[in-house]
Amino acid sequence: MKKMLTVLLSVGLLASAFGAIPVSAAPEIVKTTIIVPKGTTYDGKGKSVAADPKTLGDGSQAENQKPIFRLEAGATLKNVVIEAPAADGVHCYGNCNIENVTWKDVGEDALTLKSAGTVNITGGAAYKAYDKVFQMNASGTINIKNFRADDIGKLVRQNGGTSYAVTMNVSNSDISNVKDSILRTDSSSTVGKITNTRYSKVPTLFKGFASGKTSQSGNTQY
Ligand code: ADA
Ligand code: CA
Ligand code: CA
Repeated sequence: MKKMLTVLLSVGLLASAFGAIPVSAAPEIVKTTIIVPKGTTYDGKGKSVAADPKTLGDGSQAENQKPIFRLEAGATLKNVVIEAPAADGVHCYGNCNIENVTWKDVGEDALTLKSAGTVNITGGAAYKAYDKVFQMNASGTINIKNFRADDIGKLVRQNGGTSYAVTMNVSNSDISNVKDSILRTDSSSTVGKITNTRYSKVPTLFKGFASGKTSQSGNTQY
């Protein structure tokens, strides 16, 4: 048993030394917000990034931290791992597409819609969000598909006290260990829908919605 472990470890070390096994690299430290211009794609190809706490923010619950990425209208961010400190994550100014982006330890929040548009989150994950993951500070739609979230306060929060309309859709996702709710709003015009999603330890799926504004189907609790 012990011998076998030594052999396995040696093989593992050799393989990693020769590049056969990817060894997780230290994250690239982002000092100034990376701007993804209108209509373009930033493909991280699997790289990890983290914020410089001195310039962007320490990822605590303090407001007014800066984002690591700022996406202008129609931009796409893909294949990136965001590590701690994650500051204020990603800001979208209008429509944005987020594909296979993982927040390993969410900062103040993970992503904010700053001006009206549609946010499409496809694949990826968010872990350890003390409060919110996705923050909707403008009207529009958020579609979350094939997403994993664990140890979070809320998955989506429309900015507190606002009354504009947001459409929040979650499908084919896996959400666990939630402190508050999956979708939360204070707006009577906002609609929420959760479908084909697995969830565990979620106090309530929806919070603050007006009657008739929520729907769900095909979900399973585990
Ligand atoms: C809190 C705060 C808002 C806004 C938001 C955010 O809800 O009250 O003013 O800063 O966080 O976008 O993080
Ligand atoms: Ca906040
Ligand atoms: Ca924030």
